[in-house]
Amino acid sequence: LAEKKPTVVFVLGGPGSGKGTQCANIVEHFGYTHLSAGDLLRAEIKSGSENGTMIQNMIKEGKIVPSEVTIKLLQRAIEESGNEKFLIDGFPRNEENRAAFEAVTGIEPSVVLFFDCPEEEMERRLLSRNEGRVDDNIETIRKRFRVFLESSIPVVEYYESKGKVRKIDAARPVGEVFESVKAVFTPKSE
Ligand code: UP5
Ligand code: MG
Repeated sequence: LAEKKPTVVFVLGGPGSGKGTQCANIVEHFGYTHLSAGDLLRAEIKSGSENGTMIQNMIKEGKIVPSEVTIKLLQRAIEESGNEKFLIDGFPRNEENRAAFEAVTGIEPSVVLFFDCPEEEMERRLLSRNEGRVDDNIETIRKRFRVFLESSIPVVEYYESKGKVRKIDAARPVGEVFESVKAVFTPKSE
């Protein structure tokens, strides 16, 4: 018997483009469960898991954690949530992540939100965030930007070719960005 697949929206965009900020707003208005892959990985480090040191080193270098680790965390969070609508924030980050998630879960995103923001603005935001993240220093930020361009943009292009990308100008104030986000989630009436 076919099990009902959850509805998934991938939320993509460069480091500091505002994925987490906008997801919090979407949750409040549209009843999704927010799953940030980065937050799940940071929680895994804190929990003292056997993968913790490996994950910590990858994040410090701005590198992409092996997909089986991230996918397991996402799958567990989906199962434990009790919801059937998810924002998956900051994943998939490369083509291998994308293909593996689809193969393992059988889930394809209904829509892909893409927060488009210039590097100078993202850099400003990350350097003034002050949440003690080990990757919010200028050396790691430059590495994160490079990985985003080389590995994550191809994922956005893949979904563009499938007509699933909703590109949003993320360089504006939070409230203005959310107005554009809302339009994506609000069904159009004739
Ligand atoms: N801010 C937000 N919106 C603003 C606006 N419109 N105007 C002005 N300021 C705005 O925002 C960043 C900062 O900017 C905040 O201070 C915010 O107040 C302000 P935020 O909403 O946090 O942006 P976000 O896009 O979520 O930035 P984040 O740093 O979380 O993005 P990353 O993609 O870099 O981080 P993530 O946590 O997803 O991944 C971290 C690392 O984990 C990766 O580099 C990688 O090493 C690893 N990872 C994997 O290996 N695999 C995965 O699948 C996921 C992560
Ligand atoms: Mg984030």
